[in-house]
Amino acid sequence: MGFKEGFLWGGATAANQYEGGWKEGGRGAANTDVMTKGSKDKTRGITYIMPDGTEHLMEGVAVKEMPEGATFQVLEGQEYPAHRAVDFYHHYKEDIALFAELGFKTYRMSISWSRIFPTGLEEKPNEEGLRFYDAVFAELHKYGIEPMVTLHHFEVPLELTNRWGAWADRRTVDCFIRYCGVVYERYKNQVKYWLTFNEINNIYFGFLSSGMTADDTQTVMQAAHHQFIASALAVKLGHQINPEFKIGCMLAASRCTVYPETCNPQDVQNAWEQANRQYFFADVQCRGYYPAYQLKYFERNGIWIRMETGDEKILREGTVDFLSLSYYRSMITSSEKKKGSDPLLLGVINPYLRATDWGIAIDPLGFRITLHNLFDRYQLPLMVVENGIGAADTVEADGSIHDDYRIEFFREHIRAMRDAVELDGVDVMGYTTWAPIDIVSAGTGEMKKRYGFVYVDMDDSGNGTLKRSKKDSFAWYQKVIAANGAEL
Ligand code: P53
Repeated sequence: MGFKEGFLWGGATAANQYEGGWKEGGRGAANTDVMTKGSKDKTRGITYIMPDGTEHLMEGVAVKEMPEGATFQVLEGQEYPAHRAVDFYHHYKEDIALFAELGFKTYRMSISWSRIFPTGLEEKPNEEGLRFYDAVFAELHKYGIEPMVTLHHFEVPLELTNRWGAWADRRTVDCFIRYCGVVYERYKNQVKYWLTFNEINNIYFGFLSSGMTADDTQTVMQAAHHQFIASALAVKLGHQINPEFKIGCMLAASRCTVYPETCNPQDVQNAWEQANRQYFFADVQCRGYYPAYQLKYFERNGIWIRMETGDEKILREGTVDFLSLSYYRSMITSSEKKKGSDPLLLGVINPYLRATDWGIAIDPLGFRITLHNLFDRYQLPLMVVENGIGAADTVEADGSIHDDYRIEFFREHIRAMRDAVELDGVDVMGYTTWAPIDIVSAGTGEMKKRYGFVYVDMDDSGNGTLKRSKKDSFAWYQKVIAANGAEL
């Protein structure tokens, strides 16, 4: 009963939200470095200059249409949270010691591509960048923590975006594979678990997730094809370099957890349609081919994927070893148009559920349903690499932080995951929370929406000492890991 021996408990972060040190150690600029700070009520922006030198800020996390001649770059007087983030770059020893104290078996992190290849185009990697991760992995192994590394977590060298719209262009595949080869070789004895693309189905975010400079469906789907090819080649190459590697894909599974608003069969059909637009990504990476329903969807919508000879073979030969996923919420959809243009009714709260202060439906049972669905669909081990609650924490006069809402969220979700294991027979390899320490929000670029067991003293404008302190949830999660999830 319960979680298997060796269950991989831990926490997860991403370089662009955590690492900082953006101009240090020879790192180049990334897409995420030109994204400004937002908040719950204000969207993030993307900055660029025009050939005549005028400076601009585009609102949102996606670029609708790239103005002719625009170059994305950092501008004076703007706030870019990725530049310092919460400075893991200089705090990694202290932070990893805290992860060890929590009892982590694994720590999921991402490598910043532009720290290894500053523009993405170099022939040779940046040795100083490689040395930084040597030090991080050594520190993890000192405590017996197994690193799990995401190769692409929403971050592309900015030069690739400015040259050719990053993943919209096939040449990005070659740059990515060169980068993968270098980090695989360098870390083949330090890292066993790898993930290719974080939340690959969130490619719909465009600029934020993949550095893309257009967001029409044709471009996005072509870019998705390039990522599928890159992922399959990365799986093959990884297994050649070290047959012991376990390489997974990563799906934003919240987006597959779509409930029909009513029992009207049309609502049910709609929910299927919505979920299929997301499952499709895992279908290609886990099964090795495009599913029939998606090919029909392309046909109906006049979308045409340019494939090269051999692509089908690459996809077939590059299926993943396991499926990793993020889960934050469930969604609902209706066949009625009355509720606005958003088919997922993101603004409508399911009347049976509570929501976070950021409007995210809290649905632990949905988590069990999702795990069951995904395991049945692929028959592959599942690794939960993101689950957590963004909340505004209050620091008491004595410095303590009573985050019982976070404890409750994790208790209910871990219990639901245990049900998936015990009652549904799902094979779950491990679970890493998002995020064990407060980091910059991807969606809003703010600090206020906190996820950690460890508090970081920094506000939305980057003021603060960066001092780390433990919240109440710290001791709670520590016990959960110690008891292998038997005590919640
Ligand atoms: P934040 C939404 C928006 C942006 C990224 O999100 C997202 C999602 C949720 O699917 O995906 C993941 O920070 C992502 C992480 C991110 C986390 O969700 O906006 O993989 O990088 O931080 C939480 O609250």
